[in-house]
Amino acid sequence: MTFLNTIKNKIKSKSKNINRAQVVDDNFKEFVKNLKPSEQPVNFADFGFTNDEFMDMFESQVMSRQLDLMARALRLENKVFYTIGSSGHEGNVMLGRLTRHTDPAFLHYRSGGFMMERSRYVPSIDPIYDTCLSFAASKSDPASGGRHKVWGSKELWVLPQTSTIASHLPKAVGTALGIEMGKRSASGLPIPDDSIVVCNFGDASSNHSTAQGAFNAAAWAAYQGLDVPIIFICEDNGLGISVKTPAGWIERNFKHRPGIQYFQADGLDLAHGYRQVKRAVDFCRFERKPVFLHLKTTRLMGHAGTDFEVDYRNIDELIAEEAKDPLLKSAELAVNSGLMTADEILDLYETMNKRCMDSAYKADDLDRLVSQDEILKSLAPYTPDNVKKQTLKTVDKDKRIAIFGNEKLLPENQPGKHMAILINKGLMDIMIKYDNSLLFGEDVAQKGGVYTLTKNLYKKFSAKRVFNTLLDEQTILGLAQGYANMGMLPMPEIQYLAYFHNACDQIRGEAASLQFFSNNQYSNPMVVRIPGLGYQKGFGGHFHNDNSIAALRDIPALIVACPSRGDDAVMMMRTLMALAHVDKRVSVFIEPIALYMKKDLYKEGDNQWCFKYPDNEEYIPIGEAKIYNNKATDILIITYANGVPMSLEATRKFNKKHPETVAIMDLRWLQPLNTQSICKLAGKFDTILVVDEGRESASVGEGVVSCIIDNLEKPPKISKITGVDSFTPLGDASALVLPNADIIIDKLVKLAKKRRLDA
Ligand SMILES: Cc1ncc(C[n+]2csc(CCOP(=O)(O)OP(=O)(O)O)c2C)c(N)n1
Ligand SMILES: [Mg+2]
Repeated sequence: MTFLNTIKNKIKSKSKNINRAQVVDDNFKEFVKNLKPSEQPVNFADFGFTNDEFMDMFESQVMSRQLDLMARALRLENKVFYTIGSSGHEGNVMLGRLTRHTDPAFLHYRSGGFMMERSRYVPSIDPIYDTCLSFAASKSDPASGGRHKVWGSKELWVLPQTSTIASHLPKAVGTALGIEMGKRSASGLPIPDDSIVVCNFGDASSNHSTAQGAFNAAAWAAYQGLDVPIIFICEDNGLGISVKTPAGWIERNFKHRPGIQYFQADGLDLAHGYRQVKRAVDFCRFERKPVFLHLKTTRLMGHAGTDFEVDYRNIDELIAEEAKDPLLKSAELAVNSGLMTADEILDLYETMNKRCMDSAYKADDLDRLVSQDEILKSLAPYTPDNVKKQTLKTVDKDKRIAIFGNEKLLPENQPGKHMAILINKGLMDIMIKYDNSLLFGEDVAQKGGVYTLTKNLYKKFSAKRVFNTLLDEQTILGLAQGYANMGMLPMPEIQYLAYFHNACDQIRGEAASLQFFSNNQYSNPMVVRIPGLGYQKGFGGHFHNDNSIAALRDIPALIVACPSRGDDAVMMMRTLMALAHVDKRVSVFIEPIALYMKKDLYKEGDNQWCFKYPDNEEYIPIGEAKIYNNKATDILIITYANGVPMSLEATRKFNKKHPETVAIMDLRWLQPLNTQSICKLAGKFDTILVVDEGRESASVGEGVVSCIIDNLEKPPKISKITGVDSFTPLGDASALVLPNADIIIDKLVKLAKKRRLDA
C-alpha cells in the first residue's frame, strides 16, 4: 500500500467542511495519534542529514503551519490582515537549511518554512514573533515597519517582496550578475564571493512574461560565459489560484532549456527531497550557473483565507491533496526514526500553536502606523544638506586629465557646446567621481548610444563599467536593481521613453517601492536615463517621440528630472547621482532628444543654445527652477524641456509688437513639483500660461495648475497649451499635435488683450 493510501485511510474527516484549515489541522492530529514506529527504522544518514538537522527542519515546518492556522483564526478577530499561507509548501525548509543566510533571497508568499529555517542562522531572531508583527501590520514589524505583510529581513538577506507575482525575477537575475560584478567593483561585495541568489515563485507565475524574460536573461548571460549564480525555485502546487497548470507543463517547459540546469525535488518528503535539493544548490554554488529547481509541493487550505476551494475543486481531489500534506510525512519520519513519539509530536504541534497565538496577541498589543508622517517616513528619504555636500566633493584633477586627455580637453576649458556633448562629458565626470557607477543599456557601449550620448565611455571606462545589455527593458531595470543590491551605483539607459512603458512596473512596483516596504533597510539607488519627448524634425513617429510623462509622475518616491539645456543637464545629473549615493533614491532623467543637437535659439548660427560646461562643484538642487526675464511682471510662462527655447522664441517675437513683459519659468524638476517656488513666483503675476509639450490628460501642466489653485488664496488667471491626447504621427504631421511658438504667440496676444480690457 502506498504512503498516500495509508494516509488517506487514516484520515477520517472526509466531510464537506468548507473550512479546510480545520480539516488540515484535524487530519494532522488524527494521523499522528495513530502513528506507530515502523519495523524498519529510518536512518537519516541515508538521506543526507543528521537527526538534529531533521529535528530543526521538522520544527520549522510545524512553526510555519501554525503561523498559517493562527492567521486564519485571528483574521476573524481583525488582528491579522493577511492569510495567504505556506501550507503544503513547508518542504522549502530544505532550501532554508541548504542555502546560507547571506545568499540574497527573493521569495514568494509561500516561503514560511524557508524563513523559519533560515532564521536559525541568526539565533537572536524570533521568526514567529517577527512574522506575527508583520501579519498584524505592527509598527514594530522588523521587515516593513507595518507597511505590508512581507517576508523580509535585513540580517537574513531576504529582500522584502510584496504581491506582484514574477516581478522579482529580473532583479534576482540582476543580483546574481551583481555578485560577479561586485567582486570587481570599487565598492566591493557586501556578501561572500561565492554567494548565490535564491528566487522562489509558483508554477503559474513561471508563465509570466516577466519571469520568462528573467529566465532568458539568465541563460543569455550564462551562454556568453558569464557567471549567473541563481537558483530559480519553482514551487509547483499545480494551481494558480483556481487555474490548473497542465500536468507535466513545468517539466516540459524547463527540463531542456538551454543554459539553465533543471533539477527536480520532492518537496513533500524531506527524506526524498533533501539530497535532490542539495544537488541543485551545490551545482549552482560551485558551477556558478543558473539552476531551475522544480520543487513538487501541494497547496493546502486554499489560495488564501478568502478562497473557497470547494467552489472549483471536487471533494475527492481536495482530500487527495490533503493526504499529501508534507507535515504528515515528516511526522511519520520522526516516529520511524525513533526520534520522537506521537505524543512528543503532538506536544511540539501544540507548543508551536501556543507560541504563535501568544506572539500574535502580543504583536496586536503594539502600536500601528497612525499618521501619514509615520507611513511616509521610509518612502523618500531626502537629506538636502548631505546631497549638497556630496555634490561639492570634487574629483582629483589628475584623474580627470587621465580620462579627458589633457588639461585643455577638460570640458570646462572648452567653448560652449550643445546638450549631447555636455551630457556625454558630464557622464564621464560622474564615472570618474563614482567609481562604483555602471552605465548600461541597449547600444550604449561601442556605438555610444543611438544619439552618441555615451560615445567613448566604453573606451575610457572599459566593458566592466559600460556595457550593452540584451534587448529587454524589464531586464535592464532588473539588472539596475540587482547591481544596486550588491552595492553599485547603476545608470541604466532605456533607449526611448515609449519603451520605458513596457517595463514600468520594474520601477513602479519594485525599485521605487523598496525603501518604503523595507522601512528603508534596503535600497536600490539608481539614475535611469531616458531619451524622450517629441519634436525630432520629421523623424520617428510616435515611439521615438513619445511625450507621456504621467506614468512616471504618479510613482511614489520617484524623482523625475527633465533639463532644457546642456549645462542644466550636467548639473541635474550630478544632483541625482549625489541623491542616489547619499539617500539611495531612484530617479529618472528624461533627456529631450530634440534638444540634444540644438545649438541656436533665435536664428541660425547664433549658438545661443550652446552652454559652457559647469564647474565641477556646480549643481542644481532638486526642485530649483530657472527663471528667464525675471524682471517681467505681466505674464508668466511655466514650462519645461522643448517648451523653454520655444517660449523664449515666442516671447521675443511677441515683444516686437507688445509691451507686456513675459517671464519664463523652466521647471526642470517634473516630480515632485516644487509647490513653494511655483506659487511664490506665480503669486506675483495676474496671468499665467502653462506650456506643456506632454499630452493634455494627466500632464505636468495639470499638476502645475492644481498646485497654483490649491495654494494661492487669490489665484491668477491660468491658461494652458498642451500636446493633444493622441499618438504622435509620422513626419511633419507630428507638429499638428504638439505646441509650437506660433500657438504660444497667439495665446500671449489674447492674454495681453484680456489684461488690458480687465485693467
Ligand atoms: C502580475 C500579477 N497578476 C496577478 C496576480 C494575482 N495572483 C496572485 S497569486 C496568483 C496565482 C499564482 O499562482 P502560482 O504562481 O502557481 O503560485 P501559488 O499561489 O500557487 O503558490 C495570482 C493570479 C498577481 N499577484 N500578480
Ligand atoms: Mg501554484
